[in-house]
Amino acid sequence: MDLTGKLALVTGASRGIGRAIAVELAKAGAHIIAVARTQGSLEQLDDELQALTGRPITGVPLDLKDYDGIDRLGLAIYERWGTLDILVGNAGILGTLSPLQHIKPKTWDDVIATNLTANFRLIRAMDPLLRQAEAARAVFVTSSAAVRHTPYWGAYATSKAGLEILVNTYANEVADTPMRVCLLNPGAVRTHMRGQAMPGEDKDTLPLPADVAPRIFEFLA
Ligand code: NJP
Repeated sequence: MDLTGKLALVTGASRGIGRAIAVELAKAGAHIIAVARTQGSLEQLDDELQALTGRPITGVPLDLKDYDGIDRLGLAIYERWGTLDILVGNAGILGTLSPLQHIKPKTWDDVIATNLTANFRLIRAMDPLLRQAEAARAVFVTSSAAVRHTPYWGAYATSKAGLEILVNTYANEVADTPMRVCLLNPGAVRTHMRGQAMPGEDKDTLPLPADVAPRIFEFLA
């Protein structure tokens, strides 16, 4: 797929699945706006992609729980480019796996804020830019946890179930436009989050982020 001239914003691009998706989109020619909290990792991604493609990325160190920061990012994109072709809402956290009554309220709030509310705020801030694009695509990364109701996964699963309702509602709201909005369920992937969730698992049995990232192109056609 040739994405030359397209502008793509990827959240959670400092490592794992988001980073691998950013690499795929950059290799296809898109200019990447890479969002995460860890500035050093965004700088490393910039170095790697400059070496690979000859083009810099725009790294945005931002905590997505800073909702005003998301609004400021939308404004900055508007002022610089006036449009956005691809939005990948990938950033997420697991929180702690424990019975609901043992989840600390702060952990619950952080999981819902990062996995759900930040994506609502991204939609709210980026929608006017996406509508300026010829046929924008917004892809949000979900999880089977959203529908499994597995004991101890309550905060994460609730956030992903909410995300699925949010994203499917948005998809219906833009159905009469050229824009398309989708959910991507990556399955089990060898990342920091998966290591947190399944510490005893044999990592060698899992696909790498680079193995699953090309699936993003299925959603961009
Ligand atoms: O996780 P990980 P994955 N503000 O921990 C960023 C879903 N998923 O790649 O801020 C901004 O390696 C964080 O960056 P940093 C999963 O639910 C996965 O596995 O620098 N960014 C990092 O770049 C999630 O939605 C599996 O720490 C924030 C990234 O998010 C997506 O895949 C299975 C942030 C997390 O990288 C990527 O997860 C499944 C914040 N407040 C669904 N908080 C799987 N791996 O098996 C976090 O079904 N980030």
